[in-house]
Amino acid sequence: MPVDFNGTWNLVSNDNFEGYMVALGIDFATRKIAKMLKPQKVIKQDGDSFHIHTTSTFRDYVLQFKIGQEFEEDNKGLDNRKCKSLVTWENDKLVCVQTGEKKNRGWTHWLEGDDLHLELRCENQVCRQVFKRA
Ligand code: ECB
Repeated sequence: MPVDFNGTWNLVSNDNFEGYMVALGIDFATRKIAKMLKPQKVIKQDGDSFHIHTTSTFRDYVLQFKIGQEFEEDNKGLDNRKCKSLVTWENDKLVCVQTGEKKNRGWTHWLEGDDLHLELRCENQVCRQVFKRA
């Protein structure tokens, strides 16, 4: 049985989001707004099928994928680049590799106790987010 990420999760900490956004080339004004946000994630998981909705007062982002099936990701409202994304299980971690213009781009989700962790990577920057159940 895979780990169950289902639920509604609220951001409680966001380490080096600034560095991650700079690596993605996000402009100053957008970064200033984005840094203040406390996004919520609603994760719907059915076996190896995922629907992740990240919502905030500024922008929303929806991602749907199946484990092991590469897809075109359009990072609309984020950095607006397109990439090829592939999510796989690495033990109990959900690991996404986002292949495209930016080197070393991807993210990893895992559960620690009842907290949801998300590591966002781009080039030499790592952002660490922690979410708690709403
Ligand atoms: C959607 C809420 C954040 C909106 C920030 C707006 C502008 C900043 C522009 C780019 C920053 C890049 C990413 C924002 C960080 C989080 C959004 C979703 C990150 C993500 O890919 O999460 C995965 C894993 O849960 C699902 O897409």
